[in-house]
Amino acid sequence: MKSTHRSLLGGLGLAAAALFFSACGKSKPELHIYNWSDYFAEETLAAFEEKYDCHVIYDVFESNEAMYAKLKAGASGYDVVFPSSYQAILMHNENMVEELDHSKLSNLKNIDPKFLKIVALDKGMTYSVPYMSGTTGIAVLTDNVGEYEESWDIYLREDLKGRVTLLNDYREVLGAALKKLGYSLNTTNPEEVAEAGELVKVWKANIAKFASDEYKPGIASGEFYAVHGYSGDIMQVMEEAEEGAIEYFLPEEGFSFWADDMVIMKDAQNKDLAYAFIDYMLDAQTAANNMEFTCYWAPNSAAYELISEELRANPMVFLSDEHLEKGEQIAPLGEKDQIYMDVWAQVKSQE
Ligand code: N2P
Repeated sequence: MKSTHRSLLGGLGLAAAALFFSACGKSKPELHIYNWSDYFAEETLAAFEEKYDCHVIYDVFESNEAMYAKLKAGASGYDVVFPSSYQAILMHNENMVEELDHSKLSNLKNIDPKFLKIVALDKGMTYSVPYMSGTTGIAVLTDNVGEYEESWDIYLREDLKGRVTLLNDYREVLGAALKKLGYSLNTTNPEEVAEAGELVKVWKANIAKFASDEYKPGIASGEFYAVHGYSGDIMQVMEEAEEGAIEYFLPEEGFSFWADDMVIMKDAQNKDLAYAFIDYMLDAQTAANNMEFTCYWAPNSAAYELISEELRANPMVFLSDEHLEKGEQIAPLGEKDQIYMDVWAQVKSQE
């Protein structure tokens, strides 16, 4: 195909070539999405492409930090991005994302009001719409770990040395250590964050690596015995494993829960298609399919009756009141974020 075009163009003048493209070669509109991995049901994007006769290009990131750094370094061309709520606030404050025109989102009515009240940070959905929510905890390979306490102290177990992982995410990892020490994971007290950093250095000596994507195949294959990870991703692995082979727990000292949102970038090339995409994601059936695949909580009331009984009753998916009480949502820290970044840089550079 390509060579046919090339040889054809070779014999045409530039103006004629332009005419050729506008008349016959008009390509489909494109939508560029930047999201976490394994975060759509398999059919989701293809069905959207078919419905809107467009082409979706999907890039993935492994942390808010990595996504933000790439956008700040000048990566443009993304239409819809999926930051966690605290990161969406930051992006909004920096004028990176659109104020949403609700008249273009007919399915906004499906969003669960309870979620907006209790979990959402942008409660009016002025610049972000909630996509999925979950917890961050620890998954263990039961045969290899044996008896264990539901505690962050699992990272101190010498017998698991080199077989455990922590996320490659400074707010999650320092947040875990802060919880272990009895502090808020949103503290802006430099001494508390420094103390958490010291604890993470101790954990670091015992882990195989900081891993945000590799922990899934790692625990599935038996390479890692205990991993710090996200509830839905762990459930996806549990579904493939033998019954009882993998367990997930939320450490008794506390843990983080979060929501990831959809935002439209200010410099989006195709805003109408971006709105259409978000609205499609909020459709009850699309949200139900995505929930079934990802095993996360899509706060979409209309989708709840379309998912399986099993999923609806799963406490790993729907955050219970107890989870909401014991967990803490990562909040934006503004300039104080630097305290965490500095401590994290020290943790990372320690041999
Ligand atoms: C999706 C992981 C989303 C998690 N695979 C973190 N916010």
